[in-house]
Amino acid sequence: MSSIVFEQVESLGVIKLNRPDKLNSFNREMALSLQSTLDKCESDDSIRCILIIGEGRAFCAGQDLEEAISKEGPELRKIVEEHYNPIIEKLRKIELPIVAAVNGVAAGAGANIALACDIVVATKSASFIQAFSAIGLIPDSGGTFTLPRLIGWQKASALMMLGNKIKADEAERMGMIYKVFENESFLEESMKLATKLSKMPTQGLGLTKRALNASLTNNLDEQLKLEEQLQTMAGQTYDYQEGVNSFLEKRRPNFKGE
Ligand code: T3D
Repeated sequence: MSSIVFEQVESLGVIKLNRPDKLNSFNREMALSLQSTLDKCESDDSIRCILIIGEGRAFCAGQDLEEAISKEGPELRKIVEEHYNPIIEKLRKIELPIVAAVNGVAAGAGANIALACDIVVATKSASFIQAFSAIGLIPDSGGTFTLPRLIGWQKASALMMLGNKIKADEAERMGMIYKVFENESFLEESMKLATKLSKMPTQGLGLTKRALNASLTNNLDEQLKLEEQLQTMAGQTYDYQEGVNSFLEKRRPNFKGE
């Protein structure tokens, strides 16, 4: 079986991390395969939303530690440079909504890959662990960038230094993730959310993502200017016309992602 399983359901691309016996931890093959699958989603116009989920009881336990210490395996610098950095860059730069459906424990790079997605939902029994400190490493995969922005400097510092396990409910309360679903309905609710996104005005959502990315470094003047430019672009899409027409005609819109 491939370590990354891809399935397209109408306009939704579902990416499954698939090394369940290793809690979907990343080896080189899986990291490169996730990268190429993300590239394929980006270049395929029929895909309008991506959902990432884990097979089995975990979302992802981060780096495969057997590979990390193997003499034949890639050196640590390469693991960060060639495996995780490109994954995070792609998750942020692909102008499609990306949902992380955290079906179980998300640890180390696994947690930070989930948090780099646009919307993170989790099953009630899931948990998040900044597992790096326990093995003498620093948080990578964008964690030192993302986590303080989500939950504030203090909480992020504590979670990263202590490496304690945060249950899904607490992660939702502290603003680390969007929503927790009950275990029984998790898959259905996650798919419902991602399917809804896949039928919305894709270009508008992509430009929203571009604006949000830029807001991390822009000042207010720069951001207002950018909003003006991006709004002009959004206003030229088919889906804008369709959105307004369907509202005025009191009918459901039929967005095409164009
Ligand atoms: O070179 C570098 O490392 C740089 C890159 C850094 C990025 C990182 O992600 S660093 C952080 C790496 N991840 C971790 O440190 C997490 C290690 N795993 C755990 O702490 C625990 O497994 C969990 C808290 C995630 C889950 O605990 P639990 O009790 O539910 O499961 P378990 O029994 O520990 O694990 C089940 C199996 O998965 C087990 O194998 P076995 O005994 O059944 O054959 C375990 O060894 C394996 N497994 C879990 N995590 C990893 C792993 N195998 C390899 N690498 C893992 N990360």
